[in-house]
Amino acid sequence: MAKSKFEYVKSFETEDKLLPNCWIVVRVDGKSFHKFSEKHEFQKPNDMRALDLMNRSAVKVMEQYKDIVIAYGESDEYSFVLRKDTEIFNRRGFKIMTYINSLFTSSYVFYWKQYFKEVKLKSPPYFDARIVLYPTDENIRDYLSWRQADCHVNNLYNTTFWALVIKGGLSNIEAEKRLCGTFSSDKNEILFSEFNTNYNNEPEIFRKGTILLRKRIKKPNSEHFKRVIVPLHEDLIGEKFWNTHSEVLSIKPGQDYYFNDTLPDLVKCQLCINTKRNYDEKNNLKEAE
Ligand SMILES: Nc1nc2c(ncn2[C@@H]2O[C@H](COP(=O)(O)OP(=O)(O)OP(=O)(O)O)[C@@H](O)[C@H]2O)c(=O)[nH]1
Ligand SMILES: [Mg+2]
Repeated sequence: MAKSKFEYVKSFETEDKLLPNCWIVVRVDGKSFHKFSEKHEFQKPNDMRALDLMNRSAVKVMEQYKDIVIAYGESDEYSFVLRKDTEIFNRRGFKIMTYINSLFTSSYVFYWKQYFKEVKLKSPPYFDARIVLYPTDENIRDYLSWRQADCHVNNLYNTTFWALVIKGGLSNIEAEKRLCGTFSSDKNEILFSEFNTNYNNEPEIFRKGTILLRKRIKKPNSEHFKRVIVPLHEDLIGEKFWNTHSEVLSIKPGQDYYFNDTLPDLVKCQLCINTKRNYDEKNNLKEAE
């Protein structure tokens, strides 16, 4: 077929193939979530519904894109790390970034009701995305350590700030002044001496964020194993994490993993074990079909 005279405009498109042999990170971050969280009355400083929803959306992305070897989330952001030898979308950066961001955002809306129940979604949430390449294992470890350190710093600040405001009766401005120039040790001390709170006893999901890894687990009441995505709330800055989960950097299939307690809902929903959320999810899907 003859080409139209407009065909030449295609030549303006630029090549966006990512460098080979580099870890690919896509990080998504909620736009103006300080406002979004206020509007939807997120609990302060951490709202479990919001964290669960972020984690559910990230699992959806990992289910779809199997070359993601690890993901890390905190607050309103998620980082997805693709294996360095991935050939997904021919390593076209725009495709990789926009598909991940789009699927994450639509999942956030899709699963909203399961976690926020009667709280109506009042405005469309949206996320920015960036893509960064890291050539060495040390770089990718440092990247993830940076995000986890950020989680720690922000969470210690927010926990102390909201303790001063909610329990201590200070105004937001007074609490901000009180914390200005303080070190971590000062904030720990304020929490301990004034609010009887040992920061180290705060839930790990708040202090460490969520790491999503691919693992093989034994299905409950069955001899069968299944590959699933598991949420961990561990320190990933030290050596121990990378020794225990050595398959991540060596790009091997997920090792066997055993949960000490009951399976998290996030795993149950992948095993199609009926949780209340699973039931709602199925019904939502039926409605959507
Ligand atoms: N109350 C509450 N707020 C949260 C929670 N998670 C995230 N947020 C809000 O989301 C913000 C995320 O930080 P940023 O990404 O730096 O801020 P942002 O308003 O999204 O700004 P941009 O990302 O630049 O658009 C936090 O500062 C909080 O205001 C939560 O669990 N509870
Ligand atoms: Mg944000």
